Amino acid sequence: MDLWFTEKQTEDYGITAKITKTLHTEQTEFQDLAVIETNEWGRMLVLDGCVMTTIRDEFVYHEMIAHVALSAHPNPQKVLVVGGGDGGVMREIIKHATVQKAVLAEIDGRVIEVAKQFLPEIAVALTDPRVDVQVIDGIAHVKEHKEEYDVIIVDSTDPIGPAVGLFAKEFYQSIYEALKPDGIFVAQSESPFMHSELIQRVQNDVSDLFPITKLYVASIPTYPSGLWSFTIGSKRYDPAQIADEKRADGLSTRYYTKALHQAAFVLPAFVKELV
Ligand code: AG3
Repeated sequence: MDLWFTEKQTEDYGITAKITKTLHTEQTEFQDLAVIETNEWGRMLVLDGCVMTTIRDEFVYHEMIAHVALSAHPNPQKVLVVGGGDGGVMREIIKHATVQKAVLAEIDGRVIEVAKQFLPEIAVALTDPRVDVQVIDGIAHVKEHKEEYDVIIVDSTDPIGPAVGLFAKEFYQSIYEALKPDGIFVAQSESPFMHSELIQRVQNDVSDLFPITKLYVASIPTYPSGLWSFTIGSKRYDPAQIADEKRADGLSTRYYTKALHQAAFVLPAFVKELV
């Protein structure tokens, strides 16, 4: 018997893959958590029915959410990831030799454990000595820290359920305050095809707080529409410029390159209208 997984991305549209094996399912304190295996995308991490990441295309998202902000900063030493329990963003962050400490604030400890067990190639950095894994509410964490971080990365799920607060202006305000005077913030901000109003709202909120706000895009086939956006807010440095060419050149990546860093900010006309 064939079993198929469908993420209903909207009321009328979805992405479907044949399940070759169900590796794990559970209801955590916060969400429905599953890891399934598919032929097309390899193992997939699914939260509340939404594809979070897959073995075959995870590099695009994780490289692009991490290396743009980190390469735009001349000396990122202390970094915070809010969410990101699978560890993919951390794996990219620690490729930067300047980073001395990277804190992971993940609210759902089960995501961390399940990723370590079933997605070890993504979770690999979670045991690195520079990485401080904390099972805590990221919103509370940013409120408690002032002028402490060089870079803050918000690797959230969609703005429904447990992640709603991670798209709120008050949260962006706390992030601004938790960053050093030259800090940079980046968050995944959904699809220009499917969530254009959200992108506009997030861009407006971030630009009310940060002197420099930009949007950039990457192609992520397993996310809704395949075109994904990231919102970046910066206190001093232009996020589209690479601050340390040598460090950026030295990154071992499969999607991110220095040229692509700059190119990612060149937006299609219909996306440019949103910013
Ligand atoms: N976080 C962003 C996932 C958003 C995907 N949305 C969806 N499939 N509806 C991914 C976490 C990876 N570290």
